Amino acid sequence: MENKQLVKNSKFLALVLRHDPGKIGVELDEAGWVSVDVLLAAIKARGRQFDRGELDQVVAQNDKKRFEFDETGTRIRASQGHSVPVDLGYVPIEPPEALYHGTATRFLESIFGEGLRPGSRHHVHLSTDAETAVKVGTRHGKPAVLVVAAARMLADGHEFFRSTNGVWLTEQVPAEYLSRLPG
Ligand code: HQG
Repeated sequence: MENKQLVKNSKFLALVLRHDPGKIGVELDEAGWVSVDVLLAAIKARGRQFDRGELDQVVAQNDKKRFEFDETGTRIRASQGHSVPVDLGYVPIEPPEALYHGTATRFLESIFGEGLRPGSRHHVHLSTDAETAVKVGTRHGKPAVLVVAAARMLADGHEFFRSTNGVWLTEQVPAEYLSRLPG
């Protein structure tokens, strides 16, 4: 599959599996899973060509491994990033000392006022490296990287999760745990 088509299919899958399953008339279960057969049939019914081979390719070649099959390969879900109410079942784990969050400079004043909020998603998304944070921030404008004092948050009772595709998640980050990475 062409890279362009792969990206298009990935974006469409992300929309359906994270934000709007109703768009093609499917329902996610409480952990975000949908049957692969049901999904492919629903896509086909809406006149879009997307066979099992193409789905496998999107899951395997996705740059951030955004999607996963269950152990039987018969169900699929997004590993994180949902706005629809699902419980992905991640268990709290100990984070590294510091984590990073990429944002745009225009949000900084608000963020240092009220902390990092999840917005329409379930969690604030964090990474273990600043480079990823720069990329995420660039999507919103002029990037700024925030350092999150994760170990201190943990000590103060905040929970952290790591998605199957390696994104760190926490419910919110109060401003006292944030500092801006110079540069
Ligand atoms: C900002 C991508 C003002 C926050 C990425 C961000 C990520 C505030 C924006 C994943 C704020 C929300 C998520 C506050 C937070 N005041 N602005 N108090 N608190 N914000 O897209 O983290 O490619 O919902 O800094 O890699 O940018 O989709 O979150 O700029 O992991 O797989 O509000 O999306 O992954 O934006 O991105 P988003 P995000 P995928």
